[in-house]
Amino acid sequence: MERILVIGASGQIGSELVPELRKIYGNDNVFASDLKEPAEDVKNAGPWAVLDVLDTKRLVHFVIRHKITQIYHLAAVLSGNAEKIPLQAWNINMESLMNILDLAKEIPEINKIFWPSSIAVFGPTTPRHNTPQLTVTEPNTVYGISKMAGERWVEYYHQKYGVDIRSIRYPGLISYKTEPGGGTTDYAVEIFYEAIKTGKYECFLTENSYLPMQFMTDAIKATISLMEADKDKLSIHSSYNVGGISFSPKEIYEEIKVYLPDFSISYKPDFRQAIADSWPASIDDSVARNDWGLQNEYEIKKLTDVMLKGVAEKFGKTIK
Ligand code: NAD
Ligand code: AKB
Repeated sequence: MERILVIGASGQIGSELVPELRKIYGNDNVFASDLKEPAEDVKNAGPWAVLDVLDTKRLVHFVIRHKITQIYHLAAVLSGNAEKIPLQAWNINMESLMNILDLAKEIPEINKIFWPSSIAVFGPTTPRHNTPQLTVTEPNTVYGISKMAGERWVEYYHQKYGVDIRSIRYPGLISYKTEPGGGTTDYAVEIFYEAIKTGKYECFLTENSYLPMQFMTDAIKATISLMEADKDKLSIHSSYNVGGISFSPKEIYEEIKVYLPDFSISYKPDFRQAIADSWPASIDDSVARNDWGLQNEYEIKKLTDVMLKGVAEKFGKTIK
């Protein structure tokens, strides 16, 4: 029986991953933990704790006491926020990962770890279109540097100590349950909120800034598929490219206008434009497809429909 600890469970990914894991492994076997209390549904359905991943002593104690066998380590400072607090972000992102890697190395009961990387490992010297799995990774953001270094450590712990740690380079993730935590791709969520709330949106990226994106349902499905994949099938022990779909602010705006013809957009690029410009526009994820069967169901139209209806419902509105 698996006993799973999700760290960073109150964030954009964790708040949707925990309920899915609980469906598979049972409510009582999936522990949600974060600096913040989780949402009511997560709190009411199973065990949770306020836990700082940097508090090594408490973390070790928690893992042993609750007989944890798998950890999903989601806590991090994302790209936009990390540029505002570079050293703090580096410390949080790296120290937390090293804590988890050491736990997995020292506690034999832990059989598997999930840690997400990001398209942020790529940089301005990476081929921008259909970016391959193995290519130049020279990120120029604090967040990207931490993810790139993280990937190297993950592979090192796999090779030297046999730690089974699995990872995805997520693209920008789009969801309405929990708002995103300070990234560059956040515009693609904000735009839906503003369309519903105010009918206008000032975008912090230019209209033709293409980035790879994925709807959260597909991201959660991919994460669980990778974690359940046969170990022998995995050829990548750093992090798998996952591409999802690629679109620009203008394209998503036009899709929203189909539902809300009066919706208007303006563009006022800020410091996040340089980050977006350094990231790929599209990703080649054929290795993930071949190794563990990655599939994406949500294209731009389906994603727009589900996002608009989901956000509208939150504000007591309906979208046809
Ligand atoms: P998020 O910011 O929404 O959530 C992160 C959570 O970690 C927050 O709830 C925060 O309170 C918690 N946290 C921060 N410091 C902590 C600490 N010291 N101890 C315990 N918890 C702490 O982030 P997210 O979007 O859910 O992303 C999760 C992971 O996925 C991150 O590693 C991120 O880099 C990666 N990722 C996310 C995206 C995306 O688009 N959401 C894309 C690529 C990679
Ligand atoms: C961010 O924009 O920082 C994240 C990511 C792609 O890693 N959404």
